[in-house]
Amino acid sequence: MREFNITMLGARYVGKTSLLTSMYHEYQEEIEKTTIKINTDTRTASLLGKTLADLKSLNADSSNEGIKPTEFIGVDPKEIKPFIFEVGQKGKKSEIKLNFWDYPGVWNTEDIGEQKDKYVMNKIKESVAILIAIDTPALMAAKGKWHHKQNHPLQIINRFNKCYADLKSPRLVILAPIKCESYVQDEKSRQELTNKIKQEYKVLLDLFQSEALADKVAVVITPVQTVGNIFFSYIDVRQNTPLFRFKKQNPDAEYSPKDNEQPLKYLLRFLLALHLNNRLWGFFRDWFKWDEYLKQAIRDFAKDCKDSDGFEVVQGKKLLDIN
Ligand SMILES: Nc1nc2c(ncn2[C@@H]2O[C@H](COP(=O)(O)OP(=O)(O)OP(=O)(O)O)[C@@H](O)[C@H]2O)c(=O)[nH]1
Ligand SMILES: [Mg+2]
Repeated sequence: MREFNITMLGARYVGKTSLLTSMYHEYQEEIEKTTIKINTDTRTASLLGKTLADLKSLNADSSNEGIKPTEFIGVDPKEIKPFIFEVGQKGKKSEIKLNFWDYPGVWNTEDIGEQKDKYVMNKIKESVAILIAIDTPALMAAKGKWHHKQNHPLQIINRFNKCYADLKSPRLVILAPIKCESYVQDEKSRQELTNKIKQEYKVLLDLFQSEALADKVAVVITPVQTVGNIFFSYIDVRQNTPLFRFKKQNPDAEYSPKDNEQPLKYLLRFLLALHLNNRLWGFFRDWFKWDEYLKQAIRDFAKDCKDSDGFEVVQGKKLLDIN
């Protein structure tokens, strides 16, 4: 089985684990419509199941602490295991193994020692795709006053500066603004969100557009509504620390995540495009062999990758071409 690594990049508490959870959950909702299957191992199913229960019970009560952040104190990088999604054609053995690395976000942004720093750098270098989770209320509310404090964009950009030097093979970078329910309900808000991302991550996008990287890096923006039923309301600032408060638009509104399957669709689309264009690109000698049915199944699943209404392929359309 061919394995691929994917790194969940983002600061502490922005919602990386929630994104993975909702991604898997939404795929399951769509399962009847597709001819591919995505399985998890027992450990992944159990951990994601727990987070899903927490997400479902999130409510507007400010005393509700929601789900616990991923443990980081004293965790040895060697103990971190990936969340595993196995992809294949329904009724057949899985052919692709996706390892999602979701280590504590604080490792991405703080100085936590050489060992963890090296670990993060290696994960980014080894990963065919990176999902950058962005806390949308922090980016947008109060004119983005808390963006740096919550999302630490400079540290994230710095990681790419170091890890993407001399890239040998194509990569996919997904910018995923999450908790974005309040910012995607109409076209004007969606446009403001896209503009703000491009403005705040300009240095990063410029790096990807540089001569050395432009034909190797595909970049997409996929705004996801991780829970769907809870909307950002206001910021409660205590001792210069913002607490983002959310409310339900309707007290009975249930967990209804939207568009969380999109990052997964883009990821599979990218892998299929790499496979199809392998000879053209000549990046990989030892490439994988997928049978025609699996290719068709992935093509069907990935064909409705959204590219409007807040979704955008910022660069690298060729790297996502599956026709
Ligand atoms: N309102 C709201 N809260 C959310 C949403 N997604 C996550 N949260 C809350 O945000 C907090 C952080 O979510 P996580 O998914 O644990 O964040 P993380 O990026 O994995 O954090 P670390 O593991 O510490 O790096 C939790 O308390 C969640 O309950 C969302 O869509 N809406
Ligand atoms: Mg986490």
